[in-house]
Amino acid sequence: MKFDVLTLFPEMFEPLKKSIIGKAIEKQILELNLINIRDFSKDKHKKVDDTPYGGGAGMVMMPEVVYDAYSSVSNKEQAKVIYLSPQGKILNQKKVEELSKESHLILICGHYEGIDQRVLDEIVDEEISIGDYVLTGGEIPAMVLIDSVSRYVGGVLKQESIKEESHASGLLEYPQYTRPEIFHGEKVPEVLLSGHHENIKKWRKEQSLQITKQKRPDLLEK
Ligand code: 21W
Repeated sequence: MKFDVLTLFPEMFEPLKKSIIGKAIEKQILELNLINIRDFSKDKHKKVDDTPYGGGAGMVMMPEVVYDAYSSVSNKEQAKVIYLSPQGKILNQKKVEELSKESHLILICGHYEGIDQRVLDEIVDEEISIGDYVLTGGEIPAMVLIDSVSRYVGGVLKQESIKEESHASGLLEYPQYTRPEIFHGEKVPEVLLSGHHENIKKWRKEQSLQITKQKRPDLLEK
């Protein structure tokens, strides 16, 4: 799966090159192509933003640089173009799974007070937010989207643990334990040491239900 990211801050994406997503990029299961919007400024001072028409605080990203950055990525296979925006539909696990079926996503990150509306109207297919709180730009949301979507791409995760997982099942997960058997006087639940797989399965299911009831009753109501 290929992600093209249009951003003024490509360096912010360095953390994605670590751990599981980094490994998948090395293995060429994922491709992360970072496009610096500033590289498409024709201005001698590399200007990418200007004051808003009508007045108001802050700066607005100019349409031409964004359009030229967009045009520089090959979009013959009709990639889905996503604008990370506080006005977008809030990302959830269903949307994540749906996006993982695409072979190519183009992600546009705004910064400052946003991007000129005309270029957005022309090129954006979908607007996505990661939640109702205010950030400084779309870069962290783009990373959240890439990380969550990539987990569904075949070969990215080692075990096929995706399906029985929190949010995929609608329930929170059961608690996990590892060695030692006693830590600060607390024992690992006996059933997990029993080797009785049927009982372990039953216990974990019950734990999932209890924990969901306690911590996220809203998930049970759905
Ligand atoms: C924050 C951009 C506020 C624009 C008048 C009209 C992307 C985000 C973002 C940001 C504004 C996401 C204005 C959850 C987020 C993002 C930066 C307001 C100013 N004034 N998901 N327009 N939260 N945030 N616009 O903040 O780009 S996805």
